Amino acid sequence: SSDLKAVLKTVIPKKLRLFEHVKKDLSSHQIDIQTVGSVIGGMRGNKAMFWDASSVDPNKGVTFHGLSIEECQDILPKSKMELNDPKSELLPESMLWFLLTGCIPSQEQIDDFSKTLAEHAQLPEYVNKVLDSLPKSLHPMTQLSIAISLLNNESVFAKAYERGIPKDEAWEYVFEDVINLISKLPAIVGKIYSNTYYNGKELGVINKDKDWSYNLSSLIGFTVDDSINHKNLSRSQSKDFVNLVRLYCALHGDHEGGNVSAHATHLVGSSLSDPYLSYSAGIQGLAGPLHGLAAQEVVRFILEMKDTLDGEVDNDAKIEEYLWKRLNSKRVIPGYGHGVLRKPDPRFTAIIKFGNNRPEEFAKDRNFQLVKKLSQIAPGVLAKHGKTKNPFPNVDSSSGILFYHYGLKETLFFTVIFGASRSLGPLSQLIWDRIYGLPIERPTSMDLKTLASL
Ligand code: NMX
Ligand code: MLT
Repeated sequence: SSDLKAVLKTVIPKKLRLFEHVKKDLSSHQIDIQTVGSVIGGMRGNKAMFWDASSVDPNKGVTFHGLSIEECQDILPKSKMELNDPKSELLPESMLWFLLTGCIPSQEQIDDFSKTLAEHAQLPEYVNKVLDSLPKSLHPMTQLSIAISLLNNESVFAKAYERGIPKDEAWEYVFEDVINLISKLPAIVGKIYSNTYYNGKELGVINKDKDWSYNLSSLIGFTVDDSINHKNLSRSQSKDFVNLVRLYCALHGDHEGGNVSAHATHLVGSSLSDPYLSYSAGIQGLAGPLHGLAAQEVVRFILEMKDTLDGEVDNDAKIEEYLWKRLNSKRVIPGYGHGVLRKPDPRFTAIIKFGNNRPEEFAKDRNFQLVKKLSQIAPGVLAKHGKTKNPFPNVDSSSGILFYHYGLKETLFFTVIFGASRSLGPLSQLIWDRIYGLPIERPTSMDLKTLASL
């Protein structure tokens, strides 16, 4: 991480100059017209947040510092062990580096960075103990937020603040906390999985020569060489699984600032809560079914629908009927719709492509076929239903069912992997929030009487 920090230090002066110009010369420039609809409608469409690393275009979807998903897949470094494998995916640590600095890291920088992350992966004993003491019935997302909150005990930023530090040094401590937190996520994820579903049995180990996603996969039992109790996948399936985790985590890393998990992290961080407490708040937001929990809801929905269709996953009429029944009972179709997007989510498309590129695995997978079929049928039904502004699939529509294929079948666990990945963007932004010295976030609220009298 010392190299990452050095690179970050080289980009700070230019950014700070630009920020100072914006603050000094453009602060009174009007961007949006504020409407009552936005005040009572979840601030939808309001350009009200500052976020640098990624943006979301309603029609084109996410770009990371202006680069599309495909461009990132082409340019960002992969695992050093799989350089010549065309199916190897970009690493989340490459995405983190890029999100934070705006610079494309070299292979050597990423090899070192993966090692640094693995070297800091071990959890303090008290975190393990608390996780061991939680009831197995506690939702894995609650366990995740508890573990991340607990790490506040390690915060060098909180300790430095207590001691008293100049404002412009705060980011350096936040940086350290952020890298420490991200390093430990694979171990937290592994511990939660093993405690909840395997009676605390050790499933894998951290290998210091392997990347962050490989270690996460190992700790939940999906690597052939490093998992202690692995899932009997073939070597090629295990490789696929690790690459799915890499792709999934890199793509879920950031989705501009307005989504609930990013926004919550930023909001809590603005009070100078340390990165652990701030990201734990983000995780609590991600645990809602309209946000990250949709990842679990989709898999449950697909499995239930397949059961109800009694194998007839090619029967369009039956699928339509199933969707109408759900809509008429006033329930949402999980994995469809979006607060910003108005076209199919390119992250959905990238994950479907991952499956399509592996016909030996997915051509006969009925669940995967149903997900694809649904993406052709549901938009028409939702458009006819006439409520949602976006009838197309979002990212959660596809991802879980691919994990399921490789044997990760514990549906309540899917959002935990989303939670590990979402750390990349919001925590990068948190470092920049402190570099810029952004103030506490404090909008003004309005009561009904005032609104009604406008
Ligand atoms: N199925 C049924 N109705 C829907 C859906 C859907 N998939 N999406 C939106 N609507 C309804 C929505 O409930 C609202 O109804 P009402 O007027 O009765 O309150 C109406 O359409 C208008 O909503 P929109 O303005 O289109 O959507 P909004 O920006 O408020 O919400 C979501 C966005 C993503 C919360 C919404 O589309 C949804 O609930 N989708 C299903 C859950 C889901 O897939 N969430 C995952 C999002 C991605 N992620 O990872 O966070
Ligand atoms: C996300 O990735 O956070 C979701 O697509 C939701 C959003 O952007 O609002």
